[in-house]
Amino acid sequence: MISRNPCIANIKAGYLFPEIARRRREFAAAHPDTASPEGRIISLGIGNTTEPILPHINAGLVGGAEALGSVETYSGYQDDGLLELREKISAVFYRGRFGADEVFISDGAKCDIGRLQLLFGASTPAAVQDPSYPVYVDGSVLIGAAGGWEGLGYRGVTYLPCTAENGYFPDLTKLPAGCVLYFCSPNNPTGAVASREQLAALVRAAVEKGAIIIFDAAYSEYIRDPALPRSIYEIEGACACAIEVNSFSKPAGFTGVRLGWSVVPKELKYSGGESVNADWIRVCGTIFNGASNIAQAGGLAALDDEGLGEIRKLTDFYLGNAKLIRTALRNLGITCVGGDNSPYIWAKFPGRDSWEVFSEILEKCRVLTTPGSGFGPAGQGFIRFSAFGHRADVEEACRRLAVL
Ligand code: PL4
Repeated sequence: MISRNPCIANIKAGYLFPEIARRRREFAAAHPDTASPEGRIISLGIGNTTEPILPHINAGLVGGAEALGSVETYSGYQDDGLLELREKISAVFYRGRFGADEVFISDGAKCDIGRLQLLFGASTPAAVQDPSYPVYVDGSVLIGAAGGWEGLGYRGVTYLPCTAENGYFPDLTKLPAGCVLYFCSPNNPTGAVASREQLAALVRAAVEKGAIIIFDAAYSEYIRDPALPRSIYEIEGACACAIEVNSFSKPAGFTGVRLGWSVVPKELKYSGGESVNADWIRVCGTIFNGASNIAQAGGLAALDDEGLGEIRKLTDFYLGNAKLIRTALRNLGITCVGGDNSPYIWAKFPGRDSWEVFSEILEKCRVLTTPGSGFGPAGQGFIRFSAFGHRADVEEACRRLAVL
């Protein structure tokens, strides 16, 4: 018998989102009235899109599937991703500044984050915004870049608190030298978006400390304030210290379709001068076989004028939900932030345990949320409300929250 991978043994709890789904199932099993229309559980928990893919983008997907049925248009492996899509991503999101060989098509941001962790390996320390998307920390633990659980977090991870007190932006003097820093803006879960000045300070700190930023821009299409940067590459110097991951999941409703991309600039080098881009090609070539060609056809449709119009419409819809949730919470006197430029609302329940509040909201309102402590120690006492839901469900959830 072989012994258990000690890195996996280091993981303290189950992955946050399956754990929420498990508690939902358990609650439903214990409360048969959840099968009734009045008692049914409404989810404002996991950030999963609910609305149909809009017609033009959907036609792109259908066209991609149809092309597979004819000998003239059939395609097999497309390991490197469609050249046209790589060029289009560079043109639409980065004003054409990256060559196609710096844009990598993926099956989603989460999957690329996992592969990037493999790229940097166990010897590179990890730093995260606290709170943040749990994949950054859990993935670091799985590859051995983080030690075991101690107190409120993992030994090998530097948690950089992002709270109301510091404007949801970390104290960069605490950034360890030579680390990989995961930075998400608009942030999941707080909804905070870093300003241009803040990102400039982040890039300066990364260069000074020899750190590499993995900038997760999965919610960039939710930014409505034109003064706020949508990409780390809007900041001078970022190409020498940052990788950006992004996704079609939340802007186009591709959570189940699976399509994303990463930008790994050729300018980005390790301390020894070697190319990160070259290593990324090696890693992806070895353990990734490319995104679905149907998804890529949908992605191409999403990035023409009509598709971008549909992205705007869909993200406007979810932002409308966010506004309803935020208003309902504020009317109850609950302090909350987010929801203006992001689909998440971060609500404060002072002095309370997040899981306890999660259970209370589930019990009293039959509304599923996400406990803030699942995103890191600084999330304790907070609840994240997701704006992904049908409008009627969100309205009903807002009515039910009144009993809190
Ligand atoms: C539940 C900051 C959601 N099973 O769909 P992808 O892989 O392109 O993007 C995933 C992703 C990447 N980066 C950030 C994200 O917030 C997400 C999705 N997060 C959430 O509720 O926080 C879905 C979570 C899903 C998961 O584990 O990702």
